[in-house]
Amino acid sequence: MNHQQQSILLDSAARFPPPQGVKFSYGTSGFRAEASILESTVYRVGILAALRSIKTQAVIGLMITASHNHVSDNGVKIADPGGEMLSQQWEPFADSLANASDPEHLLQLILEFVKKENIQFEGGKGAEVLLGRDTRPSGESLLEAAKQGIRSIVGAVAVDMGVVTTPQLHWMVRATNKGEKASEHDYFDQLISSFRCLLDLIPQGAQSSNKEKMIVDAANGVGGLKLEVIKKSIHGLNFEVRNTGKEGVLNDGVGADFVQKEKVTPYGFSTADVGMRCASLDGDADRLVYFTVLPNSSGKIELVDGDKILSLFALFIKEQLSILEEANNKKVNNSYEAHLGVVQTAYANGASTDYLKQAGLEVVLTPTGVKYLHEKAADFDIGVYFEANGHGTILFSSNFLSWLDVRVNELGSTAKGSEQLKAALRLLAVSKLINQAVGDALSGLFLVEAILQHMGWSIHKWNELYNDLPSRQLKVKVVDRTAVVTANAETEVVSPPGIQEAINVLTAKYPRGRCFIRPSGTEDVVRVYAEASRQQAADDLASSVAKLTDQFLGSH
Ligand code: G16
Repeated sequence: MNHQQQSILLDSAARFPPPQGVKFSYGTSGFRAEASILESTVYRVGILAALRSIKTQAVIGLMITASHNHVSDNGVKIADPGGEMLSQQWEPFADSLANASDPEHLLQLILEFVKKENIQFEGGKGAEVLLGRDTRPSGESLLEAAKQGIRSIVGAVAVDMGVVTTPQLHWMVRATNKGEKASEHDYFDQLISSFRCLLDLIPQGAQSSNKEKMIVDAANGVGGLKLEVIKKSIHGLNFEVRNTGKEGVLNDGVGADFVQKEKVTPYGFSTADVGMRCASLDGDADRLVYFTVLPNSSGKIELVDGDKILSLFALFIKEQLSILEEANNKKVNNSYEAHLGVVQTAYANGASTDYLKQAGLEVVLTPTGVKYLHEKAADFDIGVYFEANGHGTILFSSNFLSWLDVRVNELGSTAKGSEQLKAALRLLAVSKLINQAVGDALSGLFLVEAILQHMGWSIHKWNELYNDLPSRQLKVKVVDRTAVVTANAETEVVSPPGIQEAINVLTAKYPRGRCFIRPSGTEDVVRVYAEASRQQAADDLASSVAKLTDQFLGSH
């Protein structure tokens, strides 16, 4: 970086002073805070995005969103060249940039990092960053700050993709870097055509119970806007979108996080909807859960969470693979034994993990955060990952997809109309419908709907795959949540000392009791999760561990 470039950066950084007395941290999913204190952070993440683009010689994404959080919050995160989350190796750099006290300090950090990472400003492709934002009112000015940050690196280009869902932006980054068509129109096209393909491959005679209308709660966020667009061109699914943002407040009494945590109907739903198949997205449409409204229950719902979506996807894929493997057993040429695995976190309901294992699936556990699950899922030929909160997707290895392409061609000429060809085509369609960059509520919804139609299942039948163990989640405000340090995929607390032993004593009192605490990476709280054989027991366990957390860590 020459002197002229350095002075441009110093001038522009001076326009974005950081707020006093705030410490920022690149958490579970980027920086998140009250929107009014985020300008300098977003500006600095713009710089980081441009540097990341130069380093990787690829297009990088920058998304302005606080996803499931309150409307007055906002946040910023980076999508790496494959559309995945920012490499964890760069997170400490993001932290130090965000917390640099003044422009000189900022410049010094950048120069050191550029040297350490050997980032070459001359010779290669210039930086290019795709920008997106959700519908939060603060998004527009924060996006401007991000552009200024990007442009403070001489020659860097910022491309504004407008108001998009978080998964759309990740998808666009991935597609651009693969040299594929990457506009929003292309995203819709791919989703609609692969959904159609799955419907066309439904076995004759599958019942049509799911042709009935379904309802989507769009959390008053960007997902509703996009569903309205899709609705105009999609056939084979009758759906109504509620909470589209025209009246209510983003994520306020609506959306996937609310529905999954509170287990009650979101605003806009009532007993008139009893028995209907309903789905909830979160504020930036990267999470999806399903539910039905229970009769005579004052707003209670039957939740069909991320674990059940995972189970549905894994079962469907396993079924297609075994059809293909039957052909392998008949000693056809070119066989391939695909390694299928599923990835969950400690929040996964114990009953789901038992069910998946009994179904013969390999289950791996990681800490909370898509970045961890995604990384593990990429170890398989087909890796299905989901958090109970509805964030997840399916990853296909390039080896497996290349084999599948060849197999489809072979079967297309030797075994037209065969079950094997149909199974191979279904897997290919899934790999196109699902967003392989990141969990995507829209593509997830259409895949759930296609599979339910394929199976001829109602939401009730799907929900009966297994019975969830009763669970409860609570939040505890403490003085310093970073004092909680966990191990073993967040199932154990190693600090403060003594608390894990105390949790164990409480948990042992309840049949099928399981409980853990962990610091949230998106909110200033410690989260408590408890499950047990009865709801009252899960509630009691959660509240006694919440009290314990309060005693050990001090309340706010
Ligand atoms: C983000 C992450 C998810 C995580 C969630 C809650 O979701 O992408 O992986 O489960 O935060 O994280 P925590 O419990 O650490 O606050 P979203 O939908 O807010 O982007």
